[in-house]
Amino acid sequence: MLKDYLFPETVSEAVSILNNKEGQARIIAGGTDLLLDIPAGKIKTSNLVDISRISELSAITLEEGMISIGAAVTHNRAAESELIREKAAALAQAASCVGSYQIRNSATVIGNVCNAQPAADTAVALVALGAVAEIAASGGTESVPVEKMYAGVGRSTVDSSRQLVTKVSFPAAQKGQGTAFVRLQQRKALALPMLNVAAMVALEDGKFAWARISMAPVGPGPVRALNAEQILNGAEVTPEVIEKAAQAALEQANPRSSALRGSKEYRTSVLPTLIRRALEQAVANAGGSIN
Ligand SMILES: Cc1cc2nc3c(=O)[nH]c(=O)nc-3n(C[C@@H](O)[C@@H](O)[C@H](O)COP(=O)(O)OP(=O)(O)OC[C@H]3O[C@@H](n4cnc5c(N)ncnc54)[C@H](O)[C@@H]3O)c2cc1C
Repeated sequence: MLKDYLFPETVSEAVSILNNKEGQARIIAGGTDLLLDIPAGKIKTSNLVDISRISELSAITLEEGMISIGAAVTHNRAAESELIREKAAALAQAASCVGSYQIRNSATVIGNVCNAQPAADTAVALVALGAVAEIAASGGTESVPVEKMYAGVGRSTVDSSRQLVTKVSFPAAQKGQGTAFVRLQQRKALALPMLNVAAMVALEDGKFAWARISMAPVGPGPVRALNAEQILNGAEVTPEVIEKAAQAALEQANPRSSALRGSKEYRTSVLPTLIRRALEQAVANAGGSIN
């Protein structure tokens, strides 16, 4: 049974509440997952620690080329931020796809990562952007890459009864770099994706200097298409190279069959098309062209 609903004003106050409650309290941000999971019995907690009034967690900042997003930043704020739209288009696109306008007004980007659903839209974008989460707990602060935050399907490595993710940070796209996010869904709103893909590319003299590609739900969390990335590194920006990379992405993908969101065979057959589209859009956003 729920005993207390607490509003700390600082990160240290939130962490000390978690510590004092010894696992009997839990972070709540937008509540869009948690307020379904508690009545369903999936999560048991007796105290909720609401982080939405901690002002330092509301910031979206750019410092020394790194963009940081605080734990109280909602999807709508991320999607509408000029900075994110310009320097991390994949995240703005992913955030704008989540749920409905009302959901996006409450749901936070970091809550989306902590909830650890395989298809979480902003987690896929953050992995392509190379994002790292800062996690505060009573023993101190640690930094963990977002792609290492999944402990299994629906299971995060973050213990939200003892740890608070304060922000995620990633490099802003520089000149010659571009990012993109594409999503296959049954309908435009309130549908989890059948597949989603994000890419970040860096171009130099008509070649890919490097690329990072993330795809879901083809594993417990966002999965890096490492073989595709390897094909792109140093290769000419041509339709043939992109197609070869798109096919190679299947080597790291293991989609499951879902009665609601498509069979393994269907997802496998369309994944290369999504990878190709994400790469084409990322190249265009980097100011490049495909020769
Ligand atoms: C109708 C509906 C449609 C949806 N559609 C989509 C969709 O299309 N795509 C998609 O990806 N998701 C979708 N979602 C899920 C999405 O709303 C959530 O994943 C949301 O982003 C979670 O953020 P929140 O702030 O609401 O988290 P909460 O519900 O507050 O928390 C979620 C979990 O994360 C923990 N947590 C939250 N913040 C922190 C933190 N800073 N540190 C440590 N732990 C933390 C909580 O303890 C809890 O376990 C949908 C949800 C609904 C209800």
